[in-house]
Amino acid sequence: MKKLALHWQILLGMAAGVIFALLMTNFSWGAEFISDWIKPFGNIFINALKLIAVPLILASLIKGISDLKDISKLSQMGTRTILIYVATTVIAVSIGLVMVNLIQPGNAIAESTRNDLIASYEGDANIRIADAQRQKEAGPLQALEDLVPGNIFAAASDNGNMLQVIFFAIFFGIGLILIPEETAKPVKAFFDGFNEVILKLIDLIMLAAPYGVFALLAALVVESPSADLFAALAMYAVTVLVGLALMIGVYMMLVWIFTGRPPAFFENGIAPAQLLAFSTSSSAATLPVTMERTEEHLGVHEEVTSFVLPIGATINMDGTSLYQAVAAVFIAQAFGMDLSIGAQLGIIATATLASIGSAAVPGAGMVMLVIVLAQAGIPEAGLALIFAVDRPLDMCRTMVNVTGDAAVSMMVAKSVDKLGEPHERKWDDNLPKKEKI
Ligand code: DAS
Repeated sequence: MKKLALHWQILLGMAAGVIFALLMTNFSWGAEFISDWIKPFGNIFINALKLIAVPLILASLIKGISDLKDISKLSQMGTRTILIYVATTVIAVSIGLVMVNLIQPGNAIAESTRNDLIASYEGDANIRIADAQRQKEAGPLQALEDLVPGNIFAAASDNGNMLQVIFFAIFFGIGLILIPEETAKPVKAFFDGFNEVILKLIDLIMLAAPYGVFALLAALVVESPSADLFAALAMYAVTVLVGLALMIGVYMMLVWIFTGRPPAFFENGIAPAQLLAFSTSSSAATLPVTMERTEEHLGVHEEVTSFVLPIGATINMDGTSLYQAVAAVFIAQAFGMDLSIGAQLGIIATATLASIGSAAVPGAGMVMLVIVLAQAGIPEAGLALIFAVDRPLDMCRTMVNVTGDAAVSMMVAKSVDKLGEPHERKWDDNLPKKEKI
């Protein structure tokens, strides 16, 4: 049989996990068998994703920052690009937080199921105490103080200090730009290679995804067969999808306001890239098509696309940041944690940074979610809860990531007067007029 695309394999793994578990519950020993012999593989899969989080941040951020070349060359276009990227990401996270607090998918879970969840992840049973403790001791500048690690290895070892790892990665990347090019070369080469290895490891881990999901779904069914949990998961998925759809609307309005190009024009231009992003769940794989569509059909000068889009594919993942905000609050709700406003604002910071650190490959947003959860003191065990529906959401959030990159490149191009008409190269008179494709 022709090799099924990974996401169809994963969807198959999800279905097989549910069917297998439902069959096993017909036997008295069925649930125990799944808990003892199947669930561990789901935990191994989740641990592998958590394992890769810290190296992924170091690799993708240090490479991303140092690829910005010389800081002084961060011309008005570069600074403007980064500012607009961060602004759209903060908007995305905010939409996510508003939606998850409005719809409250996690509160659809019955108290009995909630207690089962907490009991079955006994390691996190004291999550409420830890969180309350953390909030009580925190001074006004505690978050700022916590940003700078005293020891990078201690920070890297405790998932609770992910922001400190991100801080170190950005700090190191800036240092790498500031030293002489010759001296930096081997270090940059090392991190380029390191980044490639990490991306390959994610590919390998994702190969196990169909089996990991099978185990997670099977465990989920036997351990909390409650219909309310599945209803909550469905509402969680709807919350993410509604948020993502709103974000697409925001992009269309921003493009219309800042460039005068109407939504229909933008959507027709970018649609093929959106479909490719949806089916590959990878911004990186879609990048060549995003660039071609943005240049040829949205009229953005290649000087802008060649700078803005590769960076966007790496650090601008608005769909991912929105998803991470919703997922974090959903898990907190599922575990009965009432997150303070401070904790939710902290999620804006961590989800923005986590999406910057997310690699442009399938499943990366899930890996980086570990950071958002750890920082807010939300049990990472909740990952197993939402991984069940992660793949279809990954396809959708990648589509939003790519749409955001194209929208920002149009706004940047307009602001530096490098936005032309489709198929026209008015900016480059000696090039032949591109015939309409
Ligand atoms: N699949 C990632 C991307 O390529 C996004 C994510 O995993 O959240 O954009």
